[in-house]
Amino acid sequence: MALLLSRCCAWNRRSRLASGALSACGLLNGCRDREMLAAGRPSAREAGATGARHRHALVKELYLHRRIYLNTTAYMKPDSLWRTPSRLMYTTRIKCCCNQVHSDKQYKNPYMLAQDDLKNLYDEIRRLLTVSSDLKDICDYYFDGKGKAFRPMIVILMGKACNLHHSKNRKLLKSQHSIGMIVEMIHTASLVHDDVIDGSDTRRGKITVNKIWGERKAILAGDFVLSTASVALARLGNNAVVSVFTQAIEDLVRGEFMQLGSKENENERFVHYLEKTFKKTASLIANSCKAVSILGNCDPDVQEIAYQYGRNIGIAFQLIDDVLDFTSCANQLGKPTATDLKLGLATGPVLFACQQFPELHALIMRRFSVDGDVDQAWQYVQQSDGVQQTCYLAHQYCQEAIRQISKLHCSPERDALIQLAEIVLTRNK
Ligand code: GRG
Repeated sequence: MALLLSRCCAWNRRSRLASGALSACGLLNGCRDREMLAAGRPSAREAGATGARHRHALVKELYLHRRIYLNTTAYMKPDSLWRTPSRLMYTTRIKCCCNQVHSDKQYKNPYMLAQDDLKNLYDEIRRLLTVSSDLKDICDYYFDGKGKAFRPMIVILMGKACNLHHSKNRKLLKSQHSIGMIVEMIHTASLVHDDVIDGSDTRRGKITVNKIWGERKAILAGDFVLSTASVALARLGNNAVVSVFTQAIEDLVRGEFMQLGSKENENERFVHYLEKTFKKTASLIANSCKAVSILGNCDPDVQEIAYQYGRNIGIAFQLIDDVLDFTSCANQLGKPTATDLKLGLATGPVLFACQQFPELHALIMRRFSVDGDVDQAWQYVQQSDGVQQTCYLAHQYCQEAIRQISKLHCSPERDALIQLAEIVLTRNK
């Protein structure tokens, strides 16, 4: 844990500058989404123009970021990194609007706070997915209650925090509870499909559906779970919520598609990586946070806070996921698996390492496909501070998530969402 903490708290001057550049170009605060929200969903032409402007700004800022990075990193060793005071430390000690003091750790523990609402989640999902045949076995196999339920937990806490902000009554609505199930079903459907795309053997410590039942049944089971989630969504009878989720599903697919491509230009590559990260992981979290705020009848500015919290925590979650691929010992040899490199993917640690070791460029472009590429890339990452840089970036996104959620009235759930930002940074699986 101490190692993880130091890993996650490590940051330095050049990182600060680097992320300042990212922030300035809107990646941390999602300014493009705000522009789009203000204007409603843009036409394809408008979206193209906004996208092009946004992209131009990103390239410019990332060029600046790279210059600052290269000018200041050359002789700094990772052990000279400046460390944060501790973690993201946050405590609400005042009596809040619900007339309770909730500064103790247990009260802020996100999993404990959400546990009553989460305890029947998987049973309820299995009931929704009631069918006969292999499909039932596959669904039961995946919804075995062993997932972290990270997304439903955020949704439940966000729903209560928004309700309390809006009406001083935090009680979760039935429709908001349904969003917890819907988000878990969409997430699981995407994992089943992802395992087919990657040809994965294991997931959550179990053999994958594609390895047991074959790829065709796995794809169909994913489709079935997705369509059941869509039926549950339609039953809520709220068009705004339906539209929010269709955006999330589109983003999931586009994000996965983006992952299949590479960019020649280094700056473009980083922008591409962060856009992919948002679409593949953060959009579903952001949009489900927004959905519960809509169902709680919150004003658009509160909906935007919920969305931005989900967006920032979601990007941080994925950045740490990418770090864990280099640091977490998942296999029997006790060595990190470098699964992403083996799949040809250049994630944060590699992209940052490439700024110190330009030799990585050729390996990235050929997606680590030549014998020895994976080992060599691994070595470069170890010699670089790519892991620390990625952790620092995740730290920045978490801070932005905290800044956003702190705009809501204080409540145990709001504090738990703040605490969650720390958990995201320090998680080791
Ligand atoms: C079928 C909706 C649908 C989409 C298909 C394949 C695809 C498009 C999208 C894949 C997106 C994907 C696999 C994202 C992975 C995000 C991620 C970091 C998952 C790991 O999440 P955890 O750690 O997993 O919360 P558990 O197992 O705990 O749920």
